[in-house]
Amino acid sequence: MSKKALITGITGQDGSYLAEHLLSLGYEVHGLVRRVALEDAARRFTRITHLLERVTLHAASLESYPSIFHVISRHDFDECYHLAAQSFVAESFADGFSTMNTNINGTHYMLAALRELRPQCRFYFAGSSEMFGKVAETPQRETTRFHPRSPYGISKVAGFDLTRNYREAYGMFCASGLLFNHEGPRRGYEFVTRKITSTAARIKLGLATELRLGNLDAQRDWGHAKDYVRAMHLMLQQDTADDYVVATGETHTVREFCRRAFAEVGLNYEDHVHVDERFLRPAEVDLLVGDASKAKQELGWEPEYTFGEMIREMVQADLEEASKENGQTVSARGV
Ligand code: NDP
Ligand code: GDR
Repeated sequence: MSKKALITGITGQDGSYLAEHLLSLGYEVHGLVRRVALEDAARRFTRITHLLERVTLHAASLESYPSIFHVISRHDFDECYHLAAQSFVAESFADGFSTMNTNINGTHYMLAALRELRPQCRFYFAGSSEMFGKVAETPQRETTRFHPRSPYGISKVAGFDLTRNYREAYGMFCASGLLFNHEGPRRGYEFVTRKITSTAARIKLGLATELRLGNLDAQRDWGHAKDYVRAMHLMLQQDTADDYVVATGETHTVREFCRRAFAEVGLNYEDHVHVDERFLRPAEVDLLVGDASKAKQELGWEPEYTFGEMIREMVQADLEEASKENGQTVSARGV
């Protein structure tokens, strides 16, 4: 009998890669989506269009406990991957209240409904390196003290604490991944990596002239989302539930990302990138770099993509995307 998994946030970057991964392992995959997404499928399902025949979607809202309860009451899920969240840190400064509401209550509703209806279902919570924030030590590991620097980071600390408490108080199998930034061609355009690769491609094709960014000196540990969804699945296959850092162990500045992405299309980033105060944050996380030793030892997890391979794949995909706009056919480097 194949295992049945529920993914919240299946329309997002990670949800789409995870759905592919679980399908490749023979899972029956279900996704929880917003009703507005079902009603605007052509625009809202772009990352999972190719999977729609193979997954079952259910309408529910993270803001509504009854809607979540209803979905979970209808299927005996073996595993639940709770990825849905307001995931953009900058937006959490603009509207901290809705970020908190969606991310904290949404996680609590999922856990409470599972406890009531499916206490044997294994639960994954999408924790984040933003929980480390103003870092207490470098590299950051499972034992590093949390000091979140945004409403988003605070909401993820609360979600992490809720998840751990359901594990300890009710004996449920609840695991959290402390995942560092992970990217790829399906990354949302608002995040800095995709903003850089998509704009570099557009500048190369004459569709844009400049790229306006905030803090170029911020340092991030960037991996590839495809590698990171494998770690999520592995966490739920262990004998006991635990929390794991997932990271590459390398850190790079935003400036370095720009230099390499523009170089992929034969351009010098200094000719096109401008600092714009509008993209600076009220409180910044300056440096993130993770120590994934525990995940490597206990889960047998290793990332496959290098930093350079990830940038190349993103730039190539964005060149193809941009070329549709003006009818050109192009490839990275050889443009
Ligand atoms: P995305 O922003 O790409 O996807 C977020 C998903 O959440 C979308 O499917 C979105 O649905 C859904 N969602 C948002 N709000 C609601 C809501 N109110 N009700 C129902 N669904 C909602 O995020 P990622 O795939 O990059 O990240 C997945 C998870 O991992 C998130 O929780 C994120 O915070 C966390 N994370 C991500 C990291 C990264 O580097 N990518 C690193 C560490 C943690 P819709 O399509 O309808 O908007
Ligand atoms: P982050 O990702 O906040 O780390 O959260 P993001 O790509 O938004 O920012 C990374 C760093 O780049 C700096 N930066 C800019 N960022 C954006 N978005 N736009 C800009 O113009 C810009 N200029 C500089 C930022 O200040 C920051 O330092 C991501 C999300 O996926 C979260 O959900 C996840 O939890 C964390 O990664 C780990």
